[in-house]
Amino acid sequence: MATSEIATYESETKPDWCPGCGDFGVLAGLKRAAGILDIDPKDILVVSGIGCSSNLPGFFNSYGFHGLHGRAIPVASGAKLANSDLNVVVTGGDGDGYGIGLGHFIHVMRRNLDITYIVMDNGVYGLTTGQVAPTAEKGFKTKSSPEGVIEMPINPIALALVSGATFVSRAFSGDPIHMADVIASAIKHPGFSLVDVFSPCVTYNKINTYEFYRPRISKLDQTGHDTHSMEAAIKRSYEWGQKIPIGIFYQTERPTYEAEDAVLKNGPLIKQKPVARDPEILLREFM
Ligand SMILES: Cc1ncc(C[n+]2csc(CCOP(=O)(O)OP(=O)(O)O)c2C)c(N)n1
Ligand code: SF4
Repeated sequence: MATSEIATYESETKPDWCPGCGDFGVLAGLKRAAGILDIDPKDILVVSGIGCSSNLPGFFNSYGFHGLHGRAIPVASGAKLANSDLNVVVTGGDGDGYGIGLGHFIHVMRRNLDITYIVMDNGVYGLTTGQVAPTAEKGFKTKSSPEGVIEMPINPIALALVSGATFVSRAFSGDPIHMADVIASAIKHPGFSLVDVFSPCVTYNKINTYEFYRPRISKLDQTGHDTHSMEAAIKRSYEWGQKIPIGIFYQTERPTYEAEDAVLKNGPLIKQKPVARDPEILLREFM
């Protein structure tokens, strides 16, 4: 890929992340993926919540929306319903998406809106200086869990599989080239796509580091994994230890919410002529 293609998505605002933060790899991966698909910046909307990772839309040249903590999915859903021609990408942290925003995460998957969700999964609340987040491993000590985390971590891959996501994948910030291919496939996929990314917080998580992941990462496409088998995907989603799989776990096709919605069948809302309706009649219809 030519550097100029990546430069298309370069923002004037430079990232303020700590040197070495995994989120740099995600930004690079997203730019490269957009370049692979040759998407015009005007046709991409990047939506986020609040967190270090959620600052990403400011560093990517496209439409962007920096929202509220845990509320990126509702904003992205509204944007997609208003303009279904847009490539809508949501970016944020595991605290944002799997903690406070968990309800939205589950419902958007069963709806199968055509949105790509990139979660920068680092096991901590980076922005608020290192409290425990939902994917932190049992026993992990943080300033909000000084005796070690008691509860089990969320398994986002297994959760996405059973919640109806039609594309479920994982990537690693230490390999942005592989990540770019996964993100490009996710954006191309017609339906909801999850890209959970191991994105190390070099400042507050001294357990899930680049050095932790590098020897453990194993690419699913090199192990004969069948991406159309739910059973195989569920099994692989529980692999954690000496080998941790990345890549596409599962992909299937199901009509999107947009395709099934009676009004959106006539095209994106923004391209439809407003229909004047008598508010009295409209009210009666909903009573
Ligand atoms: C409603 C609400 N609750 C709490 C906060 C404080 N807060 C800001 S970011 C954040 C967590 C960030 O963690 P994560 O989403 O994992 O992103 P990271 O910073 O690790 O990239 C919290 C709790 C907030 N902004 N709004
Ligand atoms: S605190 Fe952690 S997540 Fe936030 S920018 Fe620094 S390294 Fe990245």
